[in-house]
Amino acid sequence: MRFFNVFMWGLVCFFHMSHSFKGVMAFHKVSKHLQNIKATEISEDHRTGYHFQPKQNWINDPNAPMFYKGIYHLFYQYNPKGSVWGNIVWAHSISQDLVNWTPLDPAIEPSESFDQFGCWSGSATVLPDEKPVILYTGIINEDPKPGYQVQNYAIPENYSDPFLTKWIKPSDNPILKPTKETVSAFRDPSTAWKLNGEWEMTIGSKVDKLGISYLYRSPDFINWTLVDHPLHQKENVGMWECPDFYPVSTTSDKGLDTTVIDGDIKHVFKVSLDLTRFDCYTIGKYDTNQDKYIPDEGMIDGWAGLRYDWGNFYASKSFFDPSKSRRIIWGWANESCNQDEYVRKGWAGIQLIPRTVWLDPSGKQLLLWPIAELETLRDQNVQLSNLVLKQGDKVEVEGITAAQADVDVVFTIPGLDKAETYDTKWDEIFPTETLAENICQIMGTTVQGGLGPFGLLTLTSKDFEEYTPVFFRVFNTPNTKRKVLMCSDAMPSTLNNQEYKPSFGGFVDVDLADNKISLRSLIDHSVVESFAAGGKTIITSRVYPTLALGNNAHLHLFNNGTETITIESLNAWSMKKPQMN
Ligand code: DQQ
Repeated sequence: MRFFNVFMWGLVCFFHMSHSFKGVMAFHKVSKHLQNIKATEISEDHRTGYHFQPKQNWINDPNAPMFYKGIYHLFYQYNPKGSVWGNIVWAHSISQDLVNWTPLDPAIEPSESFDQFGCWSGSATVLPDEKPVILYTGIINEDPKPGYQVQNYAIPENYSDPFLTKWIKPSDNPILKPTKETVSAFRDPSTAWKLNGEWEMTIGSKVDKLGISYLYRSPDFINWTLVDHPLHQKENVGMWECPDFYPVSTTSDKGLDTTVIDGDIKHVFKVSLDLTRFDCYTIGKYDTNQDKYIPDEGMIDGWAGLRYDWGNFYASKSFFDPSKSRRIIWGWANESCNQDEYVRKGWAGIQLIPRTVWLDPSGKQLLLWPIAELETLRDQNVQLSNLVLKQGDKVEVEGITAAQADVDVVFTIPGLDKAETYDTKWDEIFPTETLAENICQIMGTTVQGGLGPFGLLTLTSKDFEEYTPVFFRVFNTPNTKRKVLMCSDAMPSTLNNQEYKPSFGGFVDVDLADNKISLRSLIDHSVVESFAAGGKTIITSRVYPTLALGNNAHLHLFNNGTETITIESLNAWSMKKPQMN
């Protein structure tokens, strides 16, 4: 391993941080001059093949996903007039399999005094007798920034319509108004649950830097009162957007409805951290006596804690799918380029592949895995087994459409004693929040270790001018516990230096006792979603190759560590294009 002195670490850290925050888009950033420019031509270069996208324009948060009378519904934040954020309505698409989607007219649009400046995020709850209701945030004034926020409800016009085509906004809206302190930080009502015969739900907020998840209670879903304490709160984390609160089973990988509040369960509390644009969660207990959420001991509440995804993934929303007894998470990935580029392309934003979520048997983290239905898109298949990768080897995976693929690999590593030593200086130099990505950034794929870097080179151009590597490094630490680092690095992904090219990283909590580690990557033109060790650590990168486009993209396996790695098995598929809006 190369020697880096403290000065250099400091420099790298500085560059990294400044680079990293470039990607933290100021949201609710109003660009009046751009928000009504509708593109006449849509740039296809980086549009995805099998991810959720409308035909054009801006999208952000997934809203109120639900399963109703055999149909999956996805609503999402959408600008019908342009490809930057603004003019926000609830667009609506339906599906029978979460893979093929048909667009309907927007379900909720600004029209009344209680939402005339925007219909922001919210959630669905299915009330008894199969009666869905949506709670959403209405913007009633654009001042103070980012808007004066109230909560509204909407109900289907016709409950017997499985497509839920039309939604009514009753005239007793708004049903909740902010306090003086929270007028512009009072949004994103959650799915409700029941406690002692009453409905409860939570709303994201902040006071100064205190993140707050306010708790509301209602006997009838219309008249809500603020409970005298929040469901949860945390200092120094900033605004909590899109709070999500749900039970997970401790005995099974099946999902649970939010109304389950006791038994062999734990609760998950997820928030989208506005300051850093990451979705972080803790696992804990819903104390029904105190009516409070209490994270388990050892859980880190905030940016340094657990994340659904260590890359570009935000404003997620989960729902319980009763047809398959599973809980599914939808998350949004924004673009990494600038707003002028969105306008030129005529579109911005995708929804990531829905992920089934359940509790890891350790009880210490969640596991997230692409929904099984995605596999119906698998087409041409290539398989490899017992392939040896020596130091410096690169092997092309040929025979599939490398720009639109699903790849599943199991790597076998030799004795762990050859792993490089973890440099404990890193713990002092880098903040815990960015430690993994900082190490990924300074080591990249070229700094040689013992076990690693090894993994995939996705979206590779013919002569490797561009590639998006997804890879592992294994470290021995002084206390003999291994550290396994996973990286997804957009830095070499494009020759276009205007793009934001973050190197993302996360640690994978595995002991490698069986000397194996798996990696699945969903590659789709401008997005690479990668799942390590069966969904323990996930990283999504958005990338914009200039050469590795369409049929000119390639896929390779590589090993730049001194120790030989074996590909125990590789399965790669070309992915078909579903019906997409
Ligand atoms: N996006 C919505 C808000 C939410 C934010 C507005 C999260 O309701 O807090 O489009 O990305």
